[in-house]
Amino acid sequence: MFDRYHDILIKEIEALGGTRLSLDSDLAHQANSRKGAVIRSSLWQAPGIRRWRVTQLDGGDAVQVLNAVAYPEFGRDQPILGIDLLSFAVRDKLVAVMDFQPLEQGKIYAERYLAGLEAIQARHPSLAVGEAMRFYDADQYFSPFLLFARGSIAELAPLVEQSFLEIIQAYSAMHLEALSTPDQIERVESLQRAYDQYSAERDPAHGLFTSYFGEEWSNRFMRSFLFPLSSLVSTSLNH
Ligand code: BLA
Repeated sequence: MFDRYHDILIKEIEALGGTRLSLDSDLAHQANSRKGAVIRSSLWQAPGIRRWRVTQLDGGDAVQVLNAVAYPEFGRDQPILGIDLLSFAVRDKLVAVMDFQPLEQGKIYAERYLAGLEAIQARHPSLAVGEAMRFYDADQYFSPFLLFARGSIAELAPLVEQSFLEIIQAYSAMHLEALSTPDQIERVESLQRAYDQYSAERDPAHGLFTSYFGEEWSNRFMRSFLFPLSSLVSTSLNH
């Protein structure tokens, strides 16, 4: 389901001057042949982006995922790009979450970095979350212009694909315009660390990874690949 999205994303990373980084083979690829599931990941670096990870999970009709996060260099306080697309064909369910994940809330930051995303949300008002996701600490880790969709695949796929194209382009445009903020290096690093920690503790994918690829690999994948800046002591990794 997400092959085309994956290709579009990789092309955009390359267009930004991205190069592929090496990745341990067990992190780059893992399979469960009995369940017919394969997970593939790649790791990239681009000028101004220190780490751009991309993961695609192909579990057939049971589950398809495209997950990608771009972490800017610490010398840039611009938002993190977060993309989480999930499709469950057997249940005709699509979940799409895409955001410029802000390092701080507030008007000045939003005006500086979120205008492109705001314009996408304005073009596709059905992707605005409103109050629905407040339980998810939306105020801290998500922007007010988060793009969110949940519903039937047939109904949502065209909108999700269009908005995916738009957010990739808008993030690139924002990134190319953003100025570096070298005086903020320490603050940005600690905020990106907090982001990884928070995400590692709550990622709803841990159970899914464990059921397909085992607990040990799942823990390693979360610590070493998905959220390497999180500290190892984390409740979700210990259960
Ligand atoms: C939700 N993400 C989910 C869910 C799963 C995953 C299983 C619950 C889906 C459901 O409602 O049934 C799965 N997350 C994954 C997988 C990976 C992953 C397989 O990271 C593989 C690497 N999640 C992110 C990023 C964002 C994000 C970058 O990884 C930010 C845009 C958001 N995912 C996010 C949110 C929800 C979610 C906000 C909850 C949506 C809700 O409120 O229901």
